[in-house]
Amino acid sequence: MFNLVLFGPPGSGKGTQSDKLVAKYGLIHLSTGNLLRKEIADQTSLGMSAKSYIDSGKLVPDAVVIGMVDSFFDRHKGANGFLFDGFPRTVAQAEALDELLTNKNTAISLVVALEVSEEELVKRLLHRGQTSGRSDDTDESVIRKRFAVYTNETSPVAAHYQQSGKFSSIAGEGSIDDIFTGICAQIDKAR
Ligand code: B4P
Repeated sequence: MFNLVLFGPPGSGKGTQSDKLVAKYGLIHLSTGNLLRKEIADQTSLGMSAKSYIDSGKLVPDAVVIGMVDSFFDRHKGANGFLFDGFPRTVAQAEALDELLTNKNTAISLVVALEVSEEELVKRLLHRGQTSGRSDDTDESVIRKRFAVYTNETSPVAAHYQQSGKFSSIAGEGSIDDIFTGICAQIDKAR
């Protein structure tokens, strides 16, 4: 099994690159952002409580996200590998993921972090906000709050994976295809 974590701040291109990577490598795409937006669209109670966190730029509580990932695994028992996009976002989520994968006799194979400057991220997210209908992309103060949350709660996840020697980072600015080629090179080296 090959399990990849795509890591990086909001707007760094995780979702964009994930679509191309799952097509090339046949991995199952697990985007906690997409799962949460689906819960919101379906107006489930999980979605309704997640919406208030997302709209204010906060992370959805760990227990909710981990439960959602656990049931995603139950629905994809025969998978050859996963691409984790936007998950884990806290050290507690990373520890829970390690445990879930150990129970499946597998582990994280590689973490690729996308590095993008904050000004470029703001530009991308405000631009996406004009067309996506995503309420968390239209207000610059919410976008800045998401960066602060990333620095405080998500960036420590990098250290969690650096300890295992499976962490690499790559410039996330430039053409989407060039960035994709760079990520593929890292994957091909690690497989
Ligand atoms: P996510 O859905 O994960 O979204 P994201 O971090 O905002 O974006 P991503 O990095 O995927 O950017 P994209 O490729 O789309 O999270 C949304 C919210 O859900 C979070 O704030 C949080 O509240 C909640 N949440 C999700 N997971 C959670 C978890 N595990 N725990 C707790 N809460 C959680 O790219 C952005 C834009 O840039 C696009 O418009 C794209 O076209 C453009 N772009 C991409 N690559 C480009 C390039 N190379 N050049 C120019 N533009 C580019």
